[in-house]
Amino acid sequence: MPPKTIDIFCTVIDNFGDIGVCWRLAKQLQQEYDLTIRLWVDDLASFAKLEPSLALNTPSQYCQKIEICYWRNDHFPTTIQPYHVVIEGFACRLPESFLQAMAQQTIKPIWLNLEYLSAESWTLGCHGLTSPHPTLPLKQTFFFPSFDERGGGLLRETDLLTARDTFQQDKTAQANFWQSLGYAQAMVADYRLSLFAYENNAVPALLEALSLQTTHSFLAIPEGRVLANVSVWAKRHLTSGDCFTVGSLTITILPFLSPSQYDQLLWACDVNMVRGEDSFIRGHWAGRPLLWHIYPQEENAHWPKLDAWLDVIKNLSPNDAEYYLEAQRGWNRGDESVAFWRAHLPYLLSARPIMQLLSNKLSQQPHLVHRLIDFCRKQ
Ligand code: TRH
Repeated sequence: MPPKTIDIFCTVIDNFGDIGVCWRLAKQLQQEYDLTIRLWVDDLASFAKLEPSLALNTPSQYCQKIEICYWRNDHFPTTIQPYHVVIEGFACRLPESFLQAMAQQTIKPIWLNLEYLSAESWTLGCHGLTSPHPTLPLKQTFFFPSFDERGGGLLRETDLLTARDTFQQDKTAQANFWQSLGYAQAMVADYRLSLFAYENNAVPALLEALSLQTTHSFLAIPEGRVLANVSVWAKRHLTSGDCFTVGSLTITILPFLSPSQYDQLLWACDVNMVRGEDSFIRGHWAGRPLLWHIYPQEENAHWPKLDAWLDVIKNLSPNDAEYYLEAQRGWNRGDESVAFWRAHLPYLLSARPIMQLLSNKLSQQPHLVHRLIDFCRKQ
């Protein structure tokens, strides 16, 4: 029997990736599997950036048929009955009283730890491993998202790629999208790009290289941390609504978009600069070249993770991809050389076949929610 009810716990470390992934997971489980979902979140303000209809001061509310509960580890209600499956997002540590309640169930809940995405091979060995609780009769199973059939897969709504294909084949839908943002002129540019990144010293050099191209680029930047670097290059403070042209580059600053608008932006662009985990995956589903700004970790722990993803591309297209891969490295080391970006831009702009190939290959594998439900059925 498939599970009927699922608790998902999320703590927001910083940024939007933790809640971005958990909210996407919750919605797919509810909408496609008709399950009862309770999503526990410790930061409703960050969540509201993705879902502006949320009330900020409510301990419990419904949004899209999902119960959203505010939680804090230090005073969690003792009366909550755990659901059939408990998903701990990114090892966020469940409240002690909730663990006790789980242990008291006659049939113990299936307890999964949904881990961060990495293409590193060790994650495949750890996917599905269990760890017993030190004192309670409970065991936790590690669930690793993956680019590989042997892992937990990637989040992808079942109808996502049909919607993408319809949009990408329909010039009127794309024109309407840009028009809805207030920038119909994007349609006449030679290239459309989007930029979502952390602070990154490579940004001014990349923008300079784009402005020196003989072709015209239109760059859309949803408001966020990277604006600091864009402002340095533009020599002015930038904010949502600004639009200006330097050489052959037009830049517009957008407000932070809704998740579905952001998907459409990725589908509408020829190159997307994405970051972290969730926008990175969405960039794959766009089937367009991307530049990944990986979440920087202490002691450069993120570089093996970046290399592992570069290997995914290399294995797919061993001869063609080297400059495309080097652009990823340059982006993550913050390469400030305009010459570097002028040399690598053509490879970035022309990497569409590689990313289409990757997107097609990944889409043939069952998505993360399918694998998660399958895992629970087998318990
Ligand atoms: O916000 P992030 O940097 O989140 C990060 C990563 O998840 C990282 O792995 C994690 O360790 C760290 O947080 C704590 O990047 P990410 O993962 O791409 O999440 C951004 C979310 O915001 C994603 O769901 C897409 C969404 N988004 C919009 O909805 N509208 C927008 O306009 C933009 C730019 C993004």
